[in-house]
Amino acid sequence: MTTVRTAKRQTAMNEDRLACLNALERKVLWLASWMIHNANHIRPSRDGLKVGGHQASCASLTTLMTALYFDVLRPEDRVAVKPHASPVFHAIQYLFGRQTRDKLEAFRAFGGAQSYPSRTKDTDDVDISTGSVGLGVAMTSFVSLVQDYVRLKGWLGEGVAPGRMVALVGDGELDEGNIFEALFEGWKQDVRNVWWIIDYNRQSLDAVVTDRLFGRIDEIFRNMGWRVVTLKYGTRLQAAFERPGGKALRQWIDDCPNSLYSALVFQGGAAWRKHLSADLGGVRGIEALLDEHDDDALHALMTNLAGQDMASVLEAFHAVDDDLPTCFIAYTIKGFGLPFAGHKDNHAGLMNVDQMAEFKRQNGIADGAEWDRLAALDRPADELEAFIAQVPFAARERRSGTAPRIALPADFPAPSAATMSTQEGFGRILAELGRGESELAERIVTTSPDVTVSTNLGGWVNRRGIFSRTPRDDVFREQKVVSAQRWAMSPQGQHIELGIAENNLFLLLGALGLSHSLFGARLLPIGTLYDPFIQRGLDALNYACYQDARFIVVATPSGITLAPEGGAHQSIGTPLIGMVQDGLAAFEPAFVDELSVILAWAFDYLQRDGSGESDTAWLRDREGGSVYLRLSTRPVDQPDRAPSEAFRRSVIDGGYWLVPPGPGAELAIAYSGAVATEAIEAHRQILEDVPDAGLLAVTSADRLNAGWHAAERARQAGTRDARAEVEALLAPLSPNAALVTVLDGHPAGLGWLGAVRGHRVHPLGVEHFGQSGDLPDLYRHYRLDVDAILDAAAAACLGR
Ligand SMILES: Cc1ncc(C[n+]2csc(CCOP(=O)(O)OP(=O)(O)O)c2C)c(N)n1
Ligand SMILES: [Mg+2]
Repeated sequence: MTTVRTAKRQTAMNEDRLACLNALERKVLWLASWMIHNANHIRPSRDGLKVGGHQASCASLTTLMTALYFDVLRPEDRVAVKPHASPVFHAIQYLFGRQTRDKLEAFRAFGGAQSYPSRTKDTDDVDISTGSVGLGVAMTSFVSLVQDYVRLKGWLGEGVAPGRMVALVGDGELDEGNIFEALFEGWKQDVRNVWWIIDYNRQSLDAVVTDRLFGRIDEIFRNMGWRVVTLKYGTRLQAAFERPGGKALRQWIDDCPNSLYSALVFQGGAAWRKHLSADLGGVRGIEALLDEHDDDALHALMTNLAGQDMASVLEAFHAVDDDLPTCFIAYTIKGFGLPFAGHKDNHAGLMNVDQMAEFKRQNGIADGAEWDRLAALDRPADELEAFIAQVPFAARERRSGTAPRIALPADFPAPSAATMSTQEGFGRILAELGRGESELAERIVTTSPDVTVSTNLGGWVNRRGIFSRTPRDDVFREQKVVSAQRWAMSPQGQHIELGIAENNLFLLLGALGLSHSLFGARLLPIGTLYDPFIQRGLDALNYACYQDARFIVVATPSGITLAPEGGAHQSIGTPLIGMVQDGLAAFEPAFVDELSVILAWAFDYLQRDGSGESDTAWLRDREGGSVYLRLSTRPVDQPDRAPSEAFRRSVIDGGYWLVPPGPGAELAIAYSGAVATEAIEAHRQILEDVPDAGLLAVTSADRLNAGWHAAERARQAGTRDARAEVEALLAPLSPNAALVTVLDGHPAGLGWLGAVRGHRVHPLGVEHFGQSGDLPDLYRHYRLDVDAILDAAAAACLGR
């Protein structure tokens, strides 16, 4: 008796819950649609540009997102929202009271809610930014790996349960190869607690997706050890399948090509009736079914897909209670509930003013009540308010956090030798750090896409081990095969070894570099790769920086200086990438003492958050950021000097005079990186003719350049005495002086120095694809050798 009563009460409660969720779903769709409409049709336009927004893509995900945020998700879960469903996300945050009406009204306007969810630009607690399709999806897999990394080291915090990393994925997004790279790597790393929910509306931007695709996708996920849950038919359709004729009806829908189904969705009840009568008219039970449904009801029945059926969605999500990676293939209709549902051109389609008026009428929204949070729903506002107040996901006040800074040792390793490459210096610094038991050494985590040993991380890895969720033996070692590498794998390991996919490297660096914010556990990530392959992962690097992730990327070898490796491995444009990439401070040191200063500084720079002092007035030193080091395998004679505080400062600011010019000197040579050897020799020879010529070491063209722009902006804004480092550096030269710049990279990397004070520039660098060779041949061919510098200096003197 009691159990029956409890069961009844349970059902009533579930029905209430379902009713509340259905009401909220309706409101979310309204708000998302209205937000876009307001931006395009109501807010005055000042520039004649279309504002845009994706009403159809939003409608596609509304049920799934309502179910997740208002019922399924827990506070520790993290979500990457399909970029063009941003309005749905903002509407949900608005219902939670975590987004303001002002920001919704300013959707896609300056200072308003962002077009695509942004950790850095939105104020409503975005977990993972999205925008460039595919990257957010893959990011969830790497974030989950990082969660395990910090959890298994005991840094997740007392009693904090691991969260599920959830990606809301457009089916068109699955064409992005980076998703499959991540899937493969995730399998290797035994990633857990990932949910990818595919919004299977069978439409992308231009097209209806091919029918044959989904069998494949299903298989790929299963092959990678994922559970696949398909949500195809909603509760009403499933009930219809149980009736006489139901089996035939199901078969008919199963066989219906995607394009025909989409077209019928757009055309509505009468069109469904025509096709069903023609194809199934003779089947027992079908006529009765058609008779019982008027056109509207038939349309509602035939479009009742599980991804937009709240009860089906809840059932599917709640059925998963383990940590196995799970892919939900949720059948949906793009534009569901809107006038252009199913139309193949609906991706950027917007309801026109009349259609919106009708949609508003259907939703019972009164004039002036468009932004009301809970008006005009079929549940009372206070009941919904109480419902929202108990939502698990919203229990935590702020979801992104921070972590205490990691203290840095006063004595940072500074390896010395008569001759050394910056790459070797890097390896020795890390190996030295790895030897000790400092807090810094504990929090460093390294990673590399299969170039760990060849970028000199071997010493560090031997000391700190490789990370793996479960301990794995080093078989070679057990079998007593002699090797310099000790590659034991365990949860204590501090190196994450990736397969050769540079895109994955940057996604992982992005995830590791957000650990303080996502998990309250600070990590100091270092990733290594060959410099040219930065370009392979460039979008993911940009994406990591856009999210304000903090990491060091060490790129080596670089330029044509890797000589015998040949043209395919030689980087030309990376110094310019270092300059233009926001959030990334780029350095190209020539000597290992400079590198040591830069690395020590970088560990601090990574941890800055806008509080505290700035190193220099003109750079973003208070905010901090990530760091890119462009290194080389070329052995370079090391200067014999003891770094002073002033030296350290100038290395970080971006440059110093290796040989200061005389007052009013007419010539200077400026160089970056491994061509120091040629610059020094050419300068020595030039002194015979131009005794006061200067030799400028540029350790960071990026920071010199940024400082110059910032000081210029400050002067324009009225700070008349603003002066940049580079302006001070070049001040001793005569106004008529000439500069010869030398860089193993595109000459534009240093050529801009002439614009600082109006000096003439003769820039040397590499503009054409490289080829194999030794340094004398290559430097001669590409004009980076001593003769080339002397020729440029002679031309400079003649041109005076
Ligand atoms: C890397 C990248 N290329 C192109 C785009 C432009 N774009 C945005 S959405 C989209 C189509 C996405 O289709 P799908 O994932 O199926 O989304 P839905 O059908 O849910 O709108 C494209 C090509 C983008 N945002 N990112
Ligand atoms: Mg789609």
